[in-house]
Amino acid sequence: MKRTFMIVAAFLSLILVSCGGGGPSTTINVTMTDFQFQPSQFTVPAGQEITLNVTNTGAVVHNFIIMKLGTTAGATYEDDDDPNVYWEERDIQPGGDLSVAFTAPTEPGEYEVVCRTEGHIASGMIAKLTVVAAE
Ligand SMILES: [Cu+2]
Repeated sequence: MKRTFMIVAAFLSLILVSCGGGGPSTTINVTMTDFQFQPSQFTVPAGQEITLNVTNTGAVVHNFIIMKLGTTAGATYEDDDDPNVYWEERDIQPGGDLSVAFTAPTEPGEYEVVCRTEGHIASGMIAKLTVVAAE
């Protein structure tokens, strides 16, 4: 009986470890290229402090902009999208490598992440931030 429990426990911990990659994390590691976010999907727990580690390996300036829930910058980021920004780190220079913190939205849902530099959304600089209820 005890042995069975041990095996089940070991199996369950394996499942937990293997699921770890897809679960919410308070750290976002992202590389910006010309013109992509890699990876382009992030999952964070609601309301928690998130550390964003970002590296720009491209040749031009990029931005990491989280739009408010239910809003989108559309095909091009314009000045009138500014009020819809939840949080942003602008003007990340080529070769730039920085670590900043922000507080995740308290409302679970899917948030759009974009780069505001002209033409970059159309070129593929768009990502998805999934906010899940904190446990
Ligand atoms: Cu960009």
